[in-house]
Amino acid sequence: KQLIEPHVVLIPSAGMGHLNPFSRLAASLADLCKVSMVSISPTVSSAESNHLSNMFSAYPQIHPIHFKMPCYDLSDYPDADPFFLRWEMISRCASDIINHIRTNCPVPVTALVVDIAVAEKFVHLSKSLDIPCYILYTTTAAMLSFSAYFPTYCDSKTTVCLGDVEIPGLRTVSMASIPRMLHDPKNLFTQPFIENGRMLLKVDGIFVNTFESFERDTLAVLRDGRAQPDFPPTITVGPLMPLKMPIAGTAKVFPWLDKQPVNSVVYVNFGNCTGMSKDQIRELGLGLETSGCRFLWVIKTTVVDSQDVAELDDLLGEGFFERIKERGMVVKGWVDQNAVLGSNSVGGFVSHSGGNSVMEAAMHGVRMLAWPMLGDQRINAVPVVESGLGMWVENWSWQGEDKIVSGKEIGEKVKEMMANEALLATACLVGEEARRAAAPGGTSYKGLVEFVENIKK
Ligand code: BUP
Repeated sequence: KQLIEPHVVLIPSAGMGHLNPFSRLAASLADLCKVSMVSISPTVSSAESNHLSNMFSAYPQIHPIHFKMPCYDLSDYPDADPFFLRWEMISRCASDIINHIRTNCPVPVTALVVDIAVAEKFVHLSKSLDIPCYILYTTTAAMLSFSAYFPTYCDSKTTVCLGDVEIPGLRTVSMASIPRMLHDPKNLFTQPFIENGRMLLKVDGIFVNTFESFERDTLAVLRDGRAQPDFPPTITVGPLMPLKMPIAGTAKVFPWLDKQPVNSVVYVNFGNCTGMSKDQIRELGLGLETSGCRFLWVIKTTVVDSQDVAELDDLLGEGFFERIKERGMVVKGWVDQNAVLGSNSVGGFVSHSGGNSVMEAAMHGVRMLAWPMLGDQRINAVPVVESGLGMWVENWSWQGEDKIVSGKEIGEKVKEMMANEALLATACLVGEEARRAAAPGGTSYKGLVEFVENIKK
């Protein structure tokens, strides 16, 4: 029996969609036990490096374990997404990272929490060292059920081609919603996705960035083994509490937001991993303009932030800013999204449905117009609709294909969402449930307390 305070070590991968939930989990756990978090450099984006240095100075109770990655030659994958390349590199240095943790930790490790995106090697290593291992699944339970079942689907299919995937006890995920990278067995993402999915069955528990009432049915099917027999304990931890620290970003949005009427502003942001095409940006601009709504729009044209040099005037065309100046704000760069969603003036969110964005919208009870683009986003849009948090136009964009959604269609849907009082009310209820889950005594809060109690045994 452990006599000293348990010590949890967190191993995130790359991308703000992964670092943010890891840091939030680390901060919550630090109230309950000793916590260390691995900080891997270099990062892909400046958003990540800013985040890590701010977080470690605001939370001295989280012990940083800095690891500098060696350079790998991945020239075999010239067109790969930079974040997938980084996950591959992190996986390749898994045993160095584990050795580094063991030599740089002030106290022995009681449990590891590893990111699903790099899980495989770390889970094997922790087993060989007899250290309990947990996965943080950074997105929805809907996507978790897909990740968990997909390896079985692949093992059972008789051709190389993919088809619709029917998750036992749950739902059929159509080809259109399966992350496009998985359609190509040779994609750098595909084999690791399958192997990481297998690891879900081998760990001591899975933290999921969702809450009970948001995805009750999916969680029930996972827990009773219908989707995969002997599924490990699934611990809901969402919405993870935002960090209390200054967030580097475009501060000018707040004085503007503060002047707008309650629930009047549509916030538009498609996350870190979606660089939108210039043609689609023009149409979106037209849509926001013709919707007649107030809006705050964060534009990103490249996947890696430091490469985004496009000028707003060139992107949006002559006269745009003059026409929208009374009711629209457009920015490039980072905004503190959680604070934006918490502003009283924000009444709707046009979002790619990244897992964190969904949880942040839920926490603040902001209704969503889901416009999924890539990866897990179409699967995440399902609970957005089922929970009453938002609406989803399923035929908009098919995972980054060249199809453009017209400004007219966008304008109509944005207007429809902002006029939808019933949706405003159900999103508000989702917000109440989300905050109750995360507060002391709530289901997500209790999940963390029980985890710490269990690793003490
Ligand atoms: Br962009 C942006 N400000 O300007 P998701 C993002 N964020 O705070 P993604 C900001 O990054 P994956 C910005 O609040 C969320 O916590 C946002 O995560 C924050 O989407 C995070 O929503 C983005 O999961 O990541 O970036 O597409 O798909 O990898 O989960």
